[in-house]
Amino acid sequence: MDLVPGDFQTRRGSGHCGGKDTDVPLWWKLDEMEAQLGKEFQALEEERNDVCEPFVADTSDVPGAYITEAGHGGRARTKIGELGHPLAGPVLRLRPTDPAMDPEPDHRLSPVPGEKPCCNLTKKAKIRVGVLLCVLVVVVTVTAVVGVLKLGQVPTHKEWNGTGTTPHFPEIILGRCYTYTQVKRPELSHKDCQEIAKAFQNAFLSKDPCSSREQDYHPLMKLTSQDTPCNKAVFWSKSSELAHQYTQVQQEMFTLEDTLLGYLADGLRWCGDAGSSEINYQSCPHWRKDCRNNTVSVFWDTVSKRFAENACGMVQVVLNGSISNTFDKNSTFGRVEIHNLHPEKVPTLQAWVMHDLEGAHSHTCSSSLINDLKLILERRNIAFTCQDDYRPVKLLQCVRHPDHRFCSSVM
Ligand code: 2NF
Repeated sequence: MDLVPGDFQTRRGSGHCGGKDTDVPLWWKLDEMEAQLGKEFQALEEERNDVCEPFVADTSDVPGAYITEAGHGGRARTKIGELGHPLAGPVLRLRPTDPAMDPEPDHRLSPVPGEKPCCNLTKKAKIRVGVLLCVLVVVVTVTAVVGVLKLGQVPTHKEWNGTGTTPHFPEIILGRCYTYTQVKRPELSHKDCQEIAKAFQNAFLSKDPCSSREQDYHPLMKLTSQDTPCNKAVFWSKSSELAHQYTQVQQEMFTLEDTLLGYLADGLRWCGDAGSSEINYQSCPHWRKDCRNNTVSVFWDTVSKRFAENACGMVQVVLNGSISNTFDKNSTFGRVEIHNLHPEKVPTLQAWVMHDLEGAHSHTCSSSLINDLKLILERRNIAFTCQDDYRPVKLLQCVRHPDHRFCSSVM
């Protein structure tokens, strides 16, 4: 049946209220409806105590009308006077599309004063929701403030006299590990660098950096085990640069720093803290001013010991003849390495006493200090030989200073 203004028809909307389907009346008698709306509004405010779901009414086959607002579902089969009913209240705005039919284009069924586009709650429920929202806002604010404060906080560690852990220590260890195992010595490409980096940190994190022990490094040592060929081990003391220049050129020779573990740690500093699981980047114990059993010293003692234990055949040591303590019994070489060479594997130790091109000749192979070294080794059944300014190493000094007067005789 065709509808014209003035007619009415009851339509089923898709609204839902109190679990019931809703029939929504669509009234065309706009004047009457507006009058009713005024009367009913009061009742709407008083009676509305149900939570209703929104609906969408279908007016597609009503000529000249369209819905401009969706509203609430209502009681089944409401009458004209019940348009503003709290349960019925379809907040539909119907307007004729032809202005000739309705001289007042804004003539509409709604808005109902105070009407809101969503479901309504009782006053009590509104208060509860309000309180809940307030609590939520407070909790979120407090959490955010605490989080920001914590983020900006630098963990407080015990203060030491030495410089702190090298910045980016974990990343450097991981990077060096991959460089060594994948590029420098691909025969070690099976090593698990992630595990190695983890074991390195586990050796000192959450521990007192002044009570470091050899055992702390055992898992790391196990993961980085490496065979060094016989007759190729080069020890050094107070001659780091020259010894490493030599093994750089003589690739088959190995200083400790040419092995995986020595390569990982060379030149780095690291320590943790007993009261924290974080790396201490602020300060670490100084081996003379704070404690001897610090994380770094214990590491070098431990790996130097293993390097000496693993050595076989004739071994070399590069010594600095231009300083007063060419051989220092308290150095790692004098205190750890010579005492951990295995005489059954190492028949001879050969010393190269090197002098700077411009430096003094404080000690030579015939010095009493060098004789002290010879005596220690012979007591351990290890033969000792010595050579001043060993030519292959001297040549390296001359490569840097080719015009030096001493170099013309060497070249
Ligand atoms: O940093 C290294 N690569 C390193 C450190 C200590 C020991 C390497 N080593 C191994 C090498 F393999 C050499 O064969 O020991 C040998 C050299 O040690 P050294 O003590 O005989 O030689 P030095 O020139 O006196 O010292 C080498 C470096 O270690 C430091 C020192 O300040 C220098 O930077 N060092 C020496 N003793 C200690 C210690 N007890 C130390 N650092 C911390 N605690």
